[in-house]
Amino acid sequence: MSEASTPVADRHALKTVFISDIHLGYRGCQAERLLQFLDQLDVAQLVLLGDIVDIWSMKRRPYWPDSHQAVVRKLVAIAQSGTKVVYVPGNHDEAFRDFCGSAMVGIDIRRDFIHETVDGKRYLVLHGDDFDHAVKFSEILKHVGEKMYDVLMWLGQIIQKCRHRLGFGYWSLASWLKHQVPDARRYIERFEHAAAHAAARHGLDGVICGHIHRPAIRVVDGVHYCNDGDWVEHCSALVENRAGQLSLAYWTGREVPVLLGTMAAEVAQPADQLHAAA
Ligand SMILES: [Mn+2]
Repeated sequence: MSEASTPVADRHALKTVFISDIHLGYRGCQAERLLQFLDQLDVAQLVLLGDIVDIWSMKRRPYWPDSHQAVVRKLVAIAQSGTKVVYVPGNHDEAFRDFCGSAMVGIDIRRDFIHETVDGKRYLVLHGDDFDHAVKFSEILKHVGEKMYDVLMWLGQIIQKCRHRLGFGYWSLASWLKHQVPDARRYIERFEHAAAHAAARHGLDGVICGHIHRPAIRVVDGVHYCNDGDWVEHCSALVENRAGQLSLAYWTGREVPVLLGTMAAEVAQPADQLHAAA
């Protein structure tokens, strides 16, 4: 398959950026950090990989501050400034799945698609709730998990404010806690195998997804497993550079995102980057 968009990509610093699990409308959303990230973005194609708006959360408790509206305005502005923007709705914004196949304010809405990198690797791109059945976590556990997550987010925000006053950088309580829970690790493993299996079944080089709020880039069962993380805990993005190399960018709230690792180097995740459950 030829890379028709190469001349366009050449004008931008990056070829593709994948972000997901922003959860606009949810109190835990890191909208201010995302705005800083989007302001500095120079990319040919931006993929919004699901759970962009958290309709579930807004049904439980309406919440829509100016910063969340500013993110929506910014995304539309990016689409209208010449960057190709593709939106793949997730489970928290699944109402938008009714519009898959159409375009809105210059944004293409897709259920899933195959992404070809500059160096010719082909990836299955989807949000990832498609693999929930394979993970087999009970509805009750899911419900308890959601409530727990809300409490952790609230506690985490208090800790974050204290850390900020003391001059420390961003740190996620939920993310750290989940690293301590064996069940959460098993959930992640099962999810990653299910995703890798789907890519292999389609004869592709890898899979790019979100959903479980755990940024990762590694080889699982012989295919590339890439997860772009989230903007609730990690403030992370999956980035394809102009050579087609994939890496994770971790927004620290400072000027420049920190690159976590690249697919070429198959760098393992740092120990504090283990998390679960969307
Ligand atoms: Mn999700």
